[in-house]
Amino acid sequence: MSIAEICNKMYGKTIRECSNEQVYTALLALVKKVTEERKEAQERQEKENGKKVYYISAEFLIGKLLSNNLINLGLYEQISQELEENGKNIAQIEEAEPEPSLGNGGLGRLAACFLDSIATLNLNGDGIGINYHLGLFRQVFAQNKQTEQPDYWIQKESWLTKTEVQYPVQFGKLSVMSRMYDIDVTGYEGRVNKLHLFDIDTVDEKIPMHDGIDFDKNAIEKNLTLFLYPDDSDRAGQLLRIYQQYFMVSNAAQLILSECRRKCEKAGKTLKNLNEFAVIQINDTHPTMVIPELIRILTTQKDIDGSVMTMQEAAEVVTKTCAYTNHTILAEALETWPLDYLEEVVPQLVPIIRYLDENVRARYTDSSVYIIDENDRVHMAHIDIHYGFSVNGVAKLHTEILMQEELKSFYRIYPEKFNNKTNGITFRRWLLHCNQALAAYIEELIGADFKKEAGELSQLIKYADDENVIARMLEIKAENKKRLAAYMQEKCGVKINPQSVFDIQVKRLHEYKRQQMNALYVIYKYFEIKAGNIPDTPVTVIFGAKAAKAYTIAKDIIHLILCLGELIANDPDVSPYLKVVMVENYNVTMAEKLIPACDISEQISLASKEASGTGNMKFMLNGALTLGTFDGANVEIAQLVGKDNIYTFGASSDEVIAHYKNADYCAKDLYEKDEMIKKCVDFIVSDELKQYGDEENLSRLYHEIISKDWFMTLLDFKEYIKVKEQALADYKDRAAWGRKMLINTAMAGFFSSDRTIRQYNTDIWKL
Ligand code: 9GP
Repeated sequence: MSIAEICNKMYGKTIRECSNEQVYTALLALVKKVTEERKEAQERQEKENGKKVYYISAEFLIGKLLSNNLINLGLYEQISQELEENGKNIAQIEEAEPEPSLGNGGLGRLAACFLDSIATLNLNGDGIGINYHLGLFRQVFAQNKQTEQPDYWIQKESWLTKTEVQYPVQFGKLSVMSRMYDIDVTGYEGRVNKLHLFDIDTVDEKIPMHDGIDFDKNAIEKNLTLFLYPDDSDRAGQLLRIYQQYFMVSNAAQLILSECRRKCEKAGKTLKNLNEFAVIQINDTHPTMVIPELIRILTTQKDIDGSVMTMQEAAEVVTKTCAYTNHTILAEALETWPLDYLEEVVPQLVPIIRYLDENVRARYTDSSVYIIDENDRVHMAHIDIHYGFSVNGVAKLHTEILMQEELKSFYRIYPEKFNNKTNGITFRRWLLHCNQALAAYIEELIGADFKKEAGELSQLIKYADDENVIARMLEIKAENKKRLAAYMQEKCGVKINPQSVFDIQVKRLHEYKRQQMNALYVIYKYFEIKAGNIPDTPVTVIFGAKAAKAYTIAKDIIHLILCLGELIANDPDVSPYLKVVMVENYNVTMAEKLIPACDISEQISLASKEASGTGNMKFMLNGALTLGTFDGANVEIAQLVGKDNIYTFGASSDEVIAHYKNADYCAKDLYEKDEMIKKCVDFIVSDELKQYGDEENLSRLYHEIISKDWFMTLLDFKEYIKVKEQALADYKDRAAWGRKMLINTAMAGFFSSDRTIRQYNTDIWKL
């Protein structure tokens, strides 16, 4: 059926007469129908006995799906043309689609890229998560501060399909009945898989909210699936997170076992063979309870042959089935839960967790590997490592740090479990869709193979000295910058100069990512311009970031950036040369506009702290030059492009780790001894800036930086300025800059998530 027919059937109108919203809804129906036909054909061909990967994750930051699905189904060109012929434009239709609010940052976006690649590579694999109704939150700026609002993203017509699948989930004093919703995951010229999102029918989107997103955290039946990462700064918040995590994994375990039961029966096997039919990838520690939950079910319910497994048998089966990915070394994200909280929410798991811990204690004397520590806290990652068969980090450096530092006691016990899987991104979304002009030009130069085999991009290298090619690459970048400027003007009412250098830092707000260092650079530059040192090319510094609601200093950093933006905009001496913009409610949709337009990609985390980063890969692919520390995947980017095509600076991870070990870093010394550092930091609490902001927030941040600076901003600040100034100076030589851009795009093939998923499959999943 064509769109015209669907529009006619649904609304009795032609495409031209329909509103963009109506056309969007018609396209939603069309894509669902085509996908359904593919699924049916796939099911006819498929033997139902194969092994499947279940990717369990608290987040799936999938972004808008319309264009992505059209591209993957091979319908994009045809549909865009049909729309054009009828006076519509696909980009405008896409504006009608709300962005699903199911993720927070890199962890969730990675999960979305992985689902795309799993389906593209024709692997049998589904995602499992939670259907959050109000998402993370919608960020709204008021008085130069972040406020949080519920993000109502679910509409009547959406990509979600309500299923009849329901499971009972028992908590300590409460039981609920779940409901499964599915989103189809279409691979690029590949198969159709599913993202299963669990929910409860009793959830109440209209639950009273105070101060943005505060609500009664005790009303579990109403709030269980409302928010991703509800504020856990109090006991009720922590309990709610445990409720959510158990809800997710209890559903996952029931779904996985029901699918595998069928397969085992067909094959004449029992659930003791579970690992022949399923592999479970545990994405960070949020889904860890799937391990004791599976053991609980396997030791209480009858197997196919009528037997019931012993605890030891079940633990062995589960260990062969589960694999764990670690995404961070930050203590705050390596979850530990008080045993008595687990006792309250999931008492049925506590004897199993105790059993697992006793087993570990019987084998090892090193108390750092115990599951339950001396304060009766349960270390979730320890469960994953002891009772999973694979532990992977997400970039070479990160995995090295896990093995040699953070998890070294475990690496000593299980060297064979540890492996690296450097992250990747799907090129369908992050090149073919978001940068159509560049993708088309690449195709003109090297043919279409790079769309399926990203490594083919390296063929571009032969054009590195071709003036015409470089000129066209620069032209495409300039067009993308104009497009972004127009979009920001229209959507955010912000005017930016497309002739300026676009210097972009977009990612979650966290002190280790050091947005505060970039803000201090802005202050430095402000002084320079005031002193008459006018930059050759104006600079636009763009930030985008949400700060967790209870993360006070992160919110103070946002406040600083917004105040600086206003101060500079109001200063006629400086504003023609420097502009600071913080985009509101940064999300995937915004990233798709910003990344193709970027000149300088800010990847300035404190070395050792950013496990990988994936934004760095997206920017590189789109021809931005990285300004970064030797952290996470930046290290691998630097190796690939060579030192002339990246701007690196800062202390190495070894130096940073040594500072922490020796406790010898003192921000105050650096502040007191260096006039320039002092001048920039002092500006945070200057009268000029306070005109635009709040004394309390600014002085709290100021004190944090000089008296603590846990992520060593001042350590790298001067070198950061030097290298950034060098990058800005180099920007003037357009041909040389264009060559660097081309080399970055050409070498980005390694960072395709197709490569990452192939490696997961070869080394871990073995589907
Ligand atoms: O902070 C890491 C980021 O470096 C990485 O790229 C991403 C995907 O592996 O995971 C992030 N981790 C988290 O969001 C929480 O562990």
